[in-house]
Amino acid sequence: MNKAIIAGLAAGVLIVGLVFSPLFNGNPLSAVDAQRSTGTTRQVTLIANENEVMVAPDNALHPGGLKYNAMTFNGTIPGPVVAVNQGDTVEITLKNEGKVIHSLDFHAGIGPSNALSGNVAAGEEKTWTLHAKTAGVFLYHCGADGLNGVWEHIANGMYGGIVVHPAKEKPAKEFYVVFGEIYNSEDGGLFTGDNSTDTAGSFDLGKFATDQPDLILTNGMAHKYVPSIGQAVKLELNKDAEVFKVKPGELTRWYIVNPGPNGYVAFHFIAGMMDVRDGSVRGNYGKPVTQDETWTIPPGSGTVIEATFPEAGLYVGVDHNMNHVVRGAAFAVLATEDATEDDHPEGTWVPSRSHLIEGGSMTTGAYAGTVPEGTPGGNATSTGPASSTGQNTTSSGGGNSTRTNSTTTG
Ligand SMILES: [Cu+2]
Repeated sequence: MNKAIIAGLAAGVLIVGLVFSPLFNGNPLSAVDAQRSTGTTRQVTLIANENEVMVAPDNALHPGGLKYNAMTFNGTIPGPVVAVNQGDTVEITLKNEGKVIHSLDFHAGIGPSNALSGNVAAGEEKTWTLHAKTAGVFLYHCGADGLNGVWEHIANGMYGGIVVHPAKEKPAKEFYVVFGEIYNSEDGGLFTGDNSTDTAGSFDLGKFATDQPDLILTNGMAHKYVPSIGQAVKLELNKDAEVFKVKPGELTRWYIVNPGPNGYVAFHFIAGMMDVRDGSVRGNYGKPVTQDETWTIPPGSGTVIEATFPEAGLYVGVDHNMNHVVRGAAFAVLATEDATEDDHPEGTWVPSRSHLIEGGSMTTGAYAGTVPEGTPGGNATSTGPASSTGQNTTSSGGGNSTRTNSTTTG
């Protein structure tokens, strides 16, 4: 190795050290902080915890279903969707009711003081401020102890999505869908006959390190929204499945989030086409890729997908990686004139731009977000902590928060 290369490596190590040391120590003052946002100030609380959830339904692939020792925000995989309008200021509180250190990384923020909470020890809480400047849908996830173990906390379910509505946005029926991998020490594998157990599994480092997820969860459970597949030979996947309902021809907007931690999502609607507004391309939100068939969503990212389903009938949103479909990454969409404005499967409704302007809650379920009274631009009363129905322990495994305050509260 020549001297120039060694010098380059040394400089690289030094730069990485300079960049990451303050990051681990909390929130240094950011230059970005000077450019304050001008919209409404909103408050949201996320509660970190460790709890057991169902990650697979009782079906032929997993008789009796599968339980997992998860890590969660507000009790569910995924954590609740957090919705704000572009230009809003968000005061985020992370309360740690678990036994180990947790933290938060909001990809909608830019600069360590905006995006990161820093460590929050067990039993403690921390509040910090995010300025939502870029429109789109973005991942939030636990950063564990200064990134040490972040892979495990994400794989265990500590993630969700934040939607930042742009100023000009066509009204649409909107849905929140998060895919995520499970590496389960108690899962014997698909089609092996050894995949039923009463014991809740835990994070399997070996499976994770070799990219072998057992399940790809759709909003916290494999095949959560797919009753069955097969016509000549029917395979029942989830007897309790709800399906997404839309009206033929209506504009729908899907906030699709891929926390990974490792794999890409090849998002596709079977029998559909879609327009893509990828919030990860800064400033490009308003220039959609139109009429595409399949769109890549990398781990650590979210994408806004718009679609209309012109003809009544059944469509299916999938990760078109077939290994992921069989492991749970799919959801049925029924286009029917019977669809209504608010018949979303539990936990998938997203507070709209106008709902937020009217002062409605910025999230669903427990600890719904609020606008502090007297906030300029916040013309409504605080909605306060809502029902605690989002706190599901060993229930259907996530995304189960109840829609609250869907009408104007002001
Ligand atoms: Cu964590």
